[in-house]
Amino acid sequence: RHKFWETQPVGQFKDLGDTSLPEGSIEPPTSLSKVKQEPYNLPNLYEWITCDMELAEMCTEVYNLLTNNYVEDDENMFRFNYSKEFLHWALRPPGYYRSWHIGVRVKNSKKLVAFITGVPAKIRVRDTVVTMAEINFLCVHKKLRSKRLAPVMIKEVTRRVHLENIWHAAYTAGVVLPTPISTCQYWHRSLNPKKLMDVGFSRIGARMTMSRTIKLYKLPDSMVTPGFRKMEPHDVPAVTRLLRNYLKQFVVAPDFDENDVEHWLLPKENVVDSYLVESPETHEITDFCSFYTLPSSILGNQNYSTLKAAYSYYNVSTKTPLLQLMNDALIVAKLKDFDVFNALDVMQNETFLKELKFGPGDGKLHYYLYNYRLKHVLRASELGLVLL
Ligand code: NHW
Ligand code: EN5
Repeated sequence: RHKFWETQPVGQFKDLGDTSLPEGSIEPPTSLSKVKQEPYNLPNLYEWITCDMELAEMCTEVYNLLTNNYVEDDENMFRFNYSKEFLHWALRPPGYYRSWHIGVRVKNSKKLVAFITGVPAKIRVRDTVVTMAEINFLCVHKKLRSKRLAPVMIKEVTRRVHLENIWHAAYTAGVVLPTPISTCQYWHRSLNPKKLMDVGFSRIGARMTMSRTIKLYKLPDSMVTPGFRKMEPHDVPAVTRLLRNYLKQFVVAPDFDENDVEHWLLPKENVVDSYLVESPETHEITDFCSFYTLPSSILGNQNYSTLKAAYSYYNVSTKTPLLQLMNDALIVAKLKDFDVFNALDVMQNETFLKELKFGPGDGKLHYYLYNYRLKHVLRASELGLVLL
């Protein structure tokens, strides 16, 4: 059934439920000298390139490939449209490797036709912090699909990760592969219900009119929590402490240090937004919320070309109820003109989704680890990790 994935050190379907298998690495690391030194062979017309995302031209080529060929929903109505600024951010965290930004070009025309990336991350699984690659942006041009190019891309990124003495990876996908460590549900909170209906993102509910729907999703004009403000550079140490302490409770979560928090959570215009609650009395940082900006192209609509979506990222509540904190996040997103606020049912998100009028989407997201087995499938609420 899975001619490629059956050959890889990942949990296999036949082993699900076999609790005699131990947790941890599936295969041991080999010595670096045993890692294949040359790139994998591509079909003759194609060549590997390492993408320098600092070069504006390269960033544009990658952006164009993804804009036209990356992930769509099951009815091909929307396609993710990561911005150039977003890609630049997502691919250059602390300690990133340029060699993990991999493209495939047509030799003759130099046209970019495939892409895959990794970035390094420390991820804790139960009590063990493991250095991993987070793999993302796997994309093969629509005209080159089903030619078994993806397995070559995956083997090549694996080889380049191994060359850095890293032997594990984390990734998410909308498709089922061998085998998910957890499966999450996407939830959506309408901010601009009229547009969402017009573009086919949502449908009018039973016994609802447009005006009742608009009223249902109305939000206050400003945030309600005293001391709620945008995160600033001087907040990095306090936010790191707050987040590290919060993420302890999850089975799988990133092990963020201050450099990671600075990179991943300091606000970046049109890329990532972070807010916190500073106690007006003690000036303590007690709560935190964040979301990233990922628009989707609307395919074949006369009136609109992009859907502006915010995706819930990391949120921590210690004093402000999570429900109130996330309601403030919705208000911010509405003020910033987002059309929809999306969230997965990870971490403690289930405690606010229904009450804040999120509805379940038609998409699921499966989480995977490469070369790391767990005895049991995790509940989404046991995941403390959000990938972009
Ligand atoms: S998920 C988003 C993936 N991208 C898209 O969906 C974009 C639109 N689709 C495409 O571009 C986030 C193509 O359909 C792709 C497949 C390229 C997806 N992950 O070339 P063939 C990520 O980026 C398997 C993994 O003929 P294709 C995460 C499939 O099961 N495997 O297909 C990426 C089959 O193998 P099987 C996937 O449609 C994580 C084989 O590919 C997959 O022309 C990558 C067929 O290949 C997916 N999303 O191209 C893994 N989709 O065994 C990282 C299909 O079943 C692993 N396949 O026969 C870790 C590596 C690092 C390790 C370090 C130690
Ligand atoms: C790697 N980082 O299917 C990610 N999105 O629900 C790659 N549906 O937007 C993997 N089909 O339900 C990504 N509207 C996998 C996800 C791929 C994209 C995807 C889904 C997630 C989505 C929307 C639009 C559906 C259009 C038709 C959806 C309903 C919203 C409604 C709002 C009001 C309350 C009820 C729900």
